[in-house]
Amino acid sequence: MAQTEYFDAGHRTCQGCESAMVLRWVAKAAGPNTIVIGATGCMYVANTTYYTTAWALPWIHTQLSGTGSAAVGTAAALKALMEKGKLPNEKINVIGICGDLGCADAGLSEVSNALTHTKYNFLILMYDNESSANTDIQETTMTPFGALTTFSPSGKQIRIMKYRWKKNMAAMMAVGHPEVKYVATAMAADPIDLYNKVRKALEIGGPTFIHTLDPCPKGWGYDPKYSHEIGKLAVETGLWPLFEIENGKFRLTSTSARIASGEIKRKPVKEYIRRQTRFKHLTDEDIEYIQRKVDEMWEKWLIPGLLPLTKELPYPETTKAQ
Ligand SMILES: Cc1ncc(C[n+]2csc(CCOP(=O)(O)OP(=O)(O)O)c2C)c(N)n1
Ligand code: SF4
Repeated sequence: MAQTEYFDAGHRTCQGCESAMVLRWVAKAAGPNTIVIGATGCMYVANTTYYTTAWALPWIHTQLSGTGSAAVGTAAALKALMEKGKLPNEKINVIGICGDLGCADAGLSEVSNALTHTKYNFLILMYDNESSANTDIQETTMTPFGALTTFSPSGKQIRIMKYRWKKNMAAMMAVGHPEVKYVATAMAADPIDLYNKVRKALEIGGPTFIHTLDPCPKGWGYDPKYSHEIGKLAVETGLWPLFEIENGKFRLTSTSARIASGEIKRKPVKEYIRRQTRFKHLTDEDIEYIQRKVDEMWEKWLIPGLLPLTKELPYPETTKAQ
């Protein structure tokens, strides 16, 4: 594993910011021949404050929703320049990085469009702190059920403002773009799993997609020293399944694979929820509801975390072998 850091000291993220840790591992896995594209958000503002940067790699800023287009454009430009002999023909990684608002909401159409451009090589990395953190913890479609944000406070009349379930982004990207050769989920608290997934995504070619879940001490409400613990609990409770889909083949990885094989038991979601002040207003009944949803995903879904179909696919009589 590379010892050199390509996302180094000099950033100004909060103490315990797991998104910053994700970038550190992504940059380490990608190495020096890499161009990073970063959308507006915490990972832009905190990492490129005027005259300072933590990036030891060429870096392009794109507006909030522009990651997909900028990634395709950069990959296409590199390909054209190499084909014309204006650049040496070598492997240059292109990595487009966007937060959950910049990727799953505002930038969704551009990321989705980008993933259809199968002749260009780039990775889109969505770092998911389950909020629009940079603009003071606002709700996004990735904010989980019940979480407090500045847009979804708990009131006297309405206790739970965010009552909708979190969108399943990696699944959408995988199922909706079947030609994409690599889609995965990951997190900074399992750095080897993350590192290997980034390497695979960059090596396999074409557009690829990785979705990381990133505990954010400021928005989630816990002491920064517990960031890794909170991340691990998300996986151990089954809320955040770690998986990869490589050339169409689905595989649970790391702790999630051990849960699925029965080697370890899923922990109750309460252990994760009760550690964060963003869930402080939730009652035991609310937590039971979350537990039921997670149990359903593991016990009834065709593929945990990916495919919420609960029955065998119908097999029409007429297509059966005669
Ligand atoms: C078109 C547009 N609308 C709004 C903003 C203001 N804005 C800047 S950063 C940001 C939040 C981005 O959220 P996310 O992508 O989840 O990244 P995070 O801040 O959580 O790192 C917003 C709304 C903007 N820069 N551009
Ligand atoms: S608000 Fe959250 S995502 Fe933003 S820098 Fe701080 S810890 Fe990281």
